[in-house]
Amino acid sequence: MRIKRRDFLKLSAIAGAAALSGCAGSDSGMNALASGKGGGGKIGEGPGEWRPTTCQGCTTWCPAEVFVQDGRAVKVQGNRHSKQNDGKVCPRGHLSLQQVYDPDRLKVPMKRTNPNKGRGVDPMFVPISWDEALNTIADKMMELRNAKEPEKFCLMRGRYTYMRDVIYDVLPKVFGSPNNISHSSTCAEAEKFGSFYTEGYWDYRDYDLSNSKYILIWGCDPVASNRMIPATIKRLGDALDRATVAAVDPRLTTSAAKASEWLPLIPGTDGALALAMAHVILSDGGWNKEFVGDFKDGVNRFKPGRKVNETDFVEKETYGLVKWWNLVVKDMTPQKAAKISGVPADQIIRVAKGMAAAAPNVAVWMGPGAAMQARGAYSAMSVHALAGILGSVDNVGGSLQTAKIPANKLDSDLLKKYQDELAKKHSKLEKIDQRGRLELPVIASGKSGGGVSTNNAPNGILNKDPYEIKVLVGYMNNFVFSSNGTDRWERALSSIPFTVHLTTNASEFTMFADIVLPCSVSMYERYGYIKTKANRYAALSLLQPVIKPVWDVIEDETEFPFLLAEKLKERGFSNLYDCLVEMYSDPETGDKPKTSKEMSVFALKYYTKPLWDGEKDTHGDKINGWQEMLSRGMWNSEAYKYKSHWGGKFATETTKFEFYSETLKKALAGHAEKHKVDIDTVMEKSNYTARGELAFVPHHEPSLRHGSKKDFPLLFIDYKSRLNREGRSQNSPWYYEFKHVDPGDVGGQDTLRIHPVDAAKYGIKDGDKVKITSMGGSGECIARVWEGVRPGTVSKSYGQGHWAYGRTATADFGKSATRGVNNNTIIPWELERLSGSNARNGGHAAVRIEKI
Ligand SMILES: Nc1nc2c(c(=O)[nH]1)N[C@H]1C(S)=C(S)[C@@H](COP(=O)(O)OP(=O)(O)OC[C@H]3O[C@@H](n4cnc5c(=O)[nH]c(N)nc54)[C@H](O)[C@@H]3O)O[C@H]1N2
Ligand SMILES: Nc1nc2c(c(=O)[nH]1)N[C@H]1C(S)=C(S)[C@@H](COP(=O)(O)OP(=O)(O)OC[C@H]3O[C@@H](n4cnc5c(=O)[nH]c(N)nc54)[C@H](O)[C@@H]3O)O[C@H]1N2
Ligand code: SF4
Ligand SMILES: [Mo]
Repeated sequence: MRIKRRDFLKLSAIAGAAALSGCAGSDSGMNALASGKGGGGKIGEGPGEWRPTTCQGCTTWCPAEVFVQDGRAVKVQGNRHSKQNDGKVCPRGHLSLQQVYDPDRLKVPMKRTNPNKGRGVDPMFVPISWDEALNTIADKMMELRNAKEPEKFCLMRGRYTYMRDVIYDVLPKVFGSPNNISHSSTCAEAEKFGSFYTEGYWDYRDYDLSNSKYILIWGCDPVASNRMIPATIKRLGDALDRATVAAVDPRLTTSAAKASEWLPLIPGTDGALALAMAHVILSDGGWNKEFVGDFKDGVNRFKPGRKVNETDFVEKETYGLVKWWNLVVKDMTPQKAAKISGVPADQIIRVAKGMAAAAPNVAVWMGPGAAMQARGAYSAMSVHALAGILGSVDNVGGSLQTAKIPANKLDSDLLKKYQDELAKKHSKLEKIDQRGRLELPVIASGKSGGGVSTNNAPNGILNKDPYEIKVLVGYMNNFVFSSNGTDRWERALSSIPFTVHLTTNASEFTMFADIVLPCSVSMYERYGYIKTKANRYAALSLLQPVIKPVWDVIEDETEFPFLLAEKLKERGFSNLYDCLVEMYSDPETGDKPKTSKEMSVFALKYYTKPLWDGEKDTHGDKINGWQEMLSRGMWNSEAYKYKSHWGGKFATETTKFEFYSETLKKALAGHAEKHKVDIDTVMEKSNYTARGELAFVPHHEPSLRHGSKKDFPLLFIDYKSRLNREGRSQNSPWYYEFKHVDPGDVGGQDTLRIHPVDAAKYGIKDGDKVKITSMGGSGECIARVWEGVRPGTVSKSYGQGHWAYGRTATADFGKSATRGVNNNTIIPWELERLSGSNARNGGHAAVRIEKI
């Protein structure tokens, strides 16, 4: 039976409609859901049951509950036990219903019958049995083992749960490949760079909004996106009565619209603006003495342009303040920064003094807008350094690290036991993303090559450098859509001989696959767990199958490796199977898993056991046994203790908060030494302009523009729609219907916001169809003339522009016709090289707009 893509979708639609009595997929889905047969009661009240699970619509990772009526999920709310989201979800929580009941979901395994690969090429998928699918994958993998080249296997992951250990660590490492490539650097690694090279914390911060007196939101919109959304929606209103809120963003975000101050900076000038604020705070004597210390005689010597003698100042919890002042801060006056950033000097002064007056109860909320730029590592440090001088680090109302979650870790000794000689040797080879090469330091957590550079993987693949990738497995990822410079991914994926995609929908990545395996929708149909934090509480929350899976699907992270391991064992390679059944035996009974489903449950029990077995104090909720864990669905920590890292407990080289980063100096020196060059050469190869000591302090770097001012006069601003469930809600009709919740946006269209001044300049009227072109590519969308963007910039939300995924996401799926334009086609390929990150912010993407 040969089914073309269009027919396949038609079939799917009929099957989907039958299963749902036509509810999902229509624009009035909400009513249709409410009138589902049976139940009779009001949604959420009964008859029916609230069942706990976790929403993965974004990295807030809310503990959630789903109301199930007659076996069907009908409503979502926060887990009532949760202190992380106060038992609430954001508007996107509800969109998940249209993901699980999406009529375009994949229902059966499929194989490609068209050997040609490329964008718009019909893969000619045909349905196959699970057995055929898994046998084919096992055969391809055994070819690599037999040829003694297991490194040519590559596993790519996008979104995940913490059960990723099984597919992401155990599978490739026991098989013998170094290539487990995560999506982390497409996400926000450059942000972690800012907190790591100042306070030694390679993670996102928690913000103590309930107690802040000043909230400086920088390069994010935390009521609409970022990582503590329901908590912020609840708290920002109250905060406005008590605190000053200021937003630094070239675009009028939802938060900026509610704030007392909007600082619409020129994209990519964050370092200058942050330094100028530091300059004002220091020269005005407004730094926090308890955290930073003071001049020996109490007389402030921070005078604009004047050097200070280091021995005159005694620091307390910090290191290198005077060095930093002398190197850069002394010269970055508000007047100078105003010229660079476009933010008026008096506003810089007002905001800086306002924060100093509220210190230390100031939340400096640093988001990817300040960090995920081509030269964003130092702007991230600069913004976070403000929290340092204000003494708000780990302090009341400030930015916090997090409480510990005592879950079990992967048993790496056991993993090693099952690695044979080939696996041991080859899993240590260089990885396909080339992390750690001279021009790509990726000094995550202080180590050269210590993180990932997802968007450099296509270069490795295309150039077969360090070797060819022959078998690729991707799960819950769509890099060909989600990474800037999409054409590079299209070429790279076309060049791989055998690709498998573990997915719910035929998204863009799927279109390059040879085998497609339908997977459970996370949140509704699988087991897993996540770790999250907000409001001073860390949480561990379970994902559970709250409904019977709608289709015959498998769990990507656990069932796939188990089923594959069985097939590899049949072919004479049993290490993976033996490792899995030993590692994930039932921690209560010792029973070995006999089926893939059983292993999912046992693995979840293994990881979460310390939270419910009663053996040790968890410093959080007391949970009595596994059944209670399942029925509650989550565990909360005790409240995070302020000042946990004060007193020389920061994980930096000096154990202090570093304004002059000895930690970064050491990391750069390590990388330089590895390549037998000096640090200046590392800077140069990494696209940075800093030389000498400047490389060790937060400072301003000019932005790296792609495209001349003449040909591409406008800078492109990318942001996440409030309705993006990362890349996964865009086949949901509600996504398009409710797009007007984004400031300046309208429903049903892909709109580009342009300032009236620019609109007049380029002859564009509200509602015009326009072509947008950059050095990376071009596409069509609708112009919306709006004052909420800085003149000289245009902004468009990320998420639209799919040419695959389903019938709602595309203009015509069968013809690969795009609905709107993908921002990642417009944003040229570029990296932030010190952290390995995708550069999507900071305006390196210059564009021109033409009316069509
Ligand atoms: N321009 C621009 N680009 C961005 C961003 C941006 O703001 N602007 N954001 C970036 C960020 S922060 C991130 S984290 C990345 C995310 O990017 P990715 O890691 O690539 O993840 P998604 O785009 O969410 O794609 C997930 C894919 O998994 C499949 N899928 C959907 N649901 C499920 C499921 O439940 N199970 C399984 N197995 N598969 C599923 C679908 O094929 C879907 O396309 O995107 C980045 N890309
Ligand atoms: N609604 C929603 N929320 C989400 C997600 C989602 O998909 N949808 N995904 C989650 C994920 S995976 C992540 S990683 C987080 C983080 O995701 P966000 O915090 O949303 O980060 P970005 O999407 O990078 O947003 C960039 C912001 O920076 C601004 N910006 C662009 N250039 C500049 C610049 O040069 N300087 C400054 N100061 N600002 C600039 C943009 O206008 C935008 O407001 O969000 C999570 N929350
Ligand atoms: S989409 Fe994000 S903030 Fe909204 S409910 Fe889900 S996890 Fe929470
Ligand atoms: Mo992300």
